[in-house]
Amino acid sequence: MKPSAAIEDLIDLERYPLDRIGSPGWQALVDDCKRQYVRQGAANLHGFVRADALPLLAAEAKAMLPNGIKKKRVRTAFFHEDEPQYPEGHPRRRQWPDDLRQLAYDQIAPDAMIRTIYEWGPLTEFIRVVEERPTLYRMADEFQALNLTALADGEMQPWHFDANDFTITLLLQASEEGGAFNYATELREDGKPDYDAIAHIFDGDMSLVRTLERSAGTLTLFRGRNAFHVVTPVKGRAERITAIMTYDEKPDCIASERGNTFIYGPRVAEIYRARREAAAR
Ligand SMILES: O=C(O)CCC(=O)C(=O)O
Ligand SMILES: [Fe+2]
Repeated sequence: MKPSAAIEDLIDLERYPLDRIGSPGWQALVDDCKRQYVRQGAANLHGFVRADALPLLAAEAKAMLPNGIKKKRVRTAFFHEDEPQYPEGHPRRRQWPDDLRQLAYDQIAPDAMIRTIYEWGPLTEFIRVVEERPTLYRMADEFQALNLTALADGEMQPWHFDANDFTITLLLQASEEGGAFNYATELREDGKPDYDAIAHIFDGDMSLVRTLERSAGTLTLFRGRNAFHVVTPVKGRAERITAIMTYDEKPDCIASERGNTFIYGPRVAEIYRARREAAAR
């Protein structure tokens, strides 16, 4: 299939006619996603990736991922190391393992199949309409726009809110056990987290928490800015591999140097440092 796989070899366009923008089949898909959002706060397109392309996409991801950063640290659900200004026992001070491998956009090969999917215009247009935005662009950030993450046995992605209104994820390989995507909708409003509800969740109260059923090849639309979410610890030999696709209403949305350095570590810090040095010469 490589090099330069065609989009119809990757996405099941018979089932999901994203290429026929405005057609009855396309509109039915938009309506279905909106109904799913109302029902469960997320929309799943199961079997989005063609069954014959899935092992190729997973293999491609596995070949690139060793270049990514391997994190092994603890952090809070709010992307901080610790915030001693909050009292002990406050949910902002609870530490979680942040233990995963993450590959940034600039590390994904120009001809990668996952890039072909992400950079395919009709996908952005479909998401724009489901999310009811006047305009939508792939994020302009050279590191964040498209990422791959891999969780191995015992690893998890800790509880958090996303910085973006919504995130699109594509599960490329499922774990044998664990690795569930758990979430609680409407736990943040106007930037204010519902700390009482979060404290209950941290204490093991699952009454607000749902699990989204997904399998390898499922595309998920999810409004993570106000929905609190976690990937539970993975069990077994198979890594859980996800592509994370980021969008913005503005064409020039880039993240801060501080934010990118926190996420991607010394490699990206060095890129910024070298640029500053070159600019000063
Ligand atoms: O891998 C997933 O399913 C979720 C990823 C996620 O929440 C994120 O990267 O912000
Ligand atoms: Fe997230």
